[in-house]
Amino acid sequence: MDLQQVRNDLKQRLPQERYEHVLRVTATAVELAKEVGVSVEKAEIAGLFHDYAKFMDKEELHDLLKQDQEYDLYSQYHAELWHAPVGALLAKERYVVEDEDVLQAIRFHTTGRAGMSPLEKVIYIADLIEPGRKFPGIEDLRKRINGQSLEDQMTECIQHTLKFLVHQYAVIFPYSFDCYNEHVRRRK
Ligand code: DGI
Ligand code: FE
Ligand code: FE
Ligand code: FE
Repeated sequence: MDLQQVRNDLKQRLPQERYEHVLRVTATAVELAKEVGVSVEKAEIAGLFHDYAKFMDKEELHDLLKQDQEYDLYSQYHAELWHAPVGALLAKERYVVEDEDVLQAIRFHTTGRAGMSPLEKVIYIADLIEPGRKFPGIEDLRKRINGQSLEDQMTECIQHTLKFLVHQYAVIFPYSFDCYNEHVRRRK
């Protein structure tokens, strides 16, 4: 795959700020992948595509989502979640990304799920902690995950996301709870 072509496409599709987020997520994911022994090549592709569908309008996203096996589930939850499965769909259709692990990493970067692969966790964590993220508590989160195993970093990150969502009374996608429960069960 011509990654420069993917970057040019992203630059056209996304506002500058979001495009820069994508580059920082990709760089963060590549670093983390090296640390934990995940394929750097896959981390780079998944990082670049993770928000590919982020700025499509809701009608277009909804139309594409209809092709998804889990349309019935996703359509009951916030439209903000749809860019993840649709991003995976477009990476496959337009760029012939066929690696299932890469596609799942794009698909579950927003919600997480139970049974995430190491690559999926790398992308989830990188998306949350990339150096441009400014939300309250981010410094504390970065400190807590520093030097931890990939599993423990993921536990901290999914806990952070759920706390944040519950705090604003958001309706939560069930896979996020599954992810949280799985990580908390294995926590020592
Ligand atoms: O696309 P990004 O902004 O880089 O980050 P993201 O894809 O991880 O999250 C996008 C948004 O989705 C973010 O504002 C948090 C929100 N979100 C994540 N999980 C859930 C959720 N919103 C609801 N309502 N329910 C969820 O389970
Ligand atoms: Fe996203
Ligand atoms: Fe995220
Ligand atoms: Fe993102």
